[in-house]
Amino acid sequence: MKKESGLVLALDETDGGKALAVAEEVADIVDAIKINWPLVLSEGPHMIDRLSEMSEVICDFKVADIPNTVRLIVENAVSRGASAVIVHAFTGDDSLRAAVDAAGDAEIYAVTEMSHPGAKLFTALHAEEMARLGAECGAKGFIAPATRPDRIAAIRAVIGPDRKILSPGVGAQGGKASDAIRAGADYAIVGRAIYGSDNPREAARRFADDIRGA
Ligand code: OMP
Repeated sequence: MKKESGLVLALDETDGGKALAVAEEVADIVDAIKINWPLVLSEGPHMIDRLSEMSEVICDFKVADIPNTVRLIVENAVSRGASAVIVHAFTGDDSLRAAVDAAGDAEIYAVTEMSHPGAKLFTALHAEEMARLGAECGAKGFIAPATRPDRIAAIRAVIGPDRKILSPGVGAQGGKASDAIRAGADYAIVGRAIYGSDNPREAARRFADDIRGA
């Protein structure tokens, strides 16, 4: 995935027309557009194909399943033009390896500690282990929380300098993009604070400036 602005748009807008309009407005500012279940379920998987014509696309399906099902999901997403697919790491080594094999030249990003408060109950307790396992299994990137920048630094210490960290939790969840980058993230993921703003292009520019400053 390219790295210019360090900004990834989380396009959880459920109206297809609005989603495509926001994507067009910010496509030259962001490094990738992340699509998740809300948009896929409301408008259909062809949204992946459409978005991949204007940007790199990360399919955030947080895949958590047996290896065969993981393979089927990842193959489908990549065949539609996804550059990367997000999977859960708690499923274990066989499911992670199945994801990496199915992705081929596309990349697999593994979730470590999630950004919301409830993450403290389970994912936070095993985040370093999951990062280590993901790296061993060939994940090229990891998701770590902008809401807790110290935890980004902890994941960076486990995975080393060469793998990517993408950090959600910026804006609506209270995190700051520049704090995440300073803590060791390569990309900040921003959703509502861009697609929900009156001027998504201006909002994206402000986040890109904040990241550049870090
Ligand atoms: P906003 O809170 O609107 O900026 O959106 C954040 C996006 O990042 C959503 O698409 C979430 O599903 C996603 N996300 C998190 O918020 N927290 C996580 O721990 C992991 C993800 C993710 O994997 O992208």
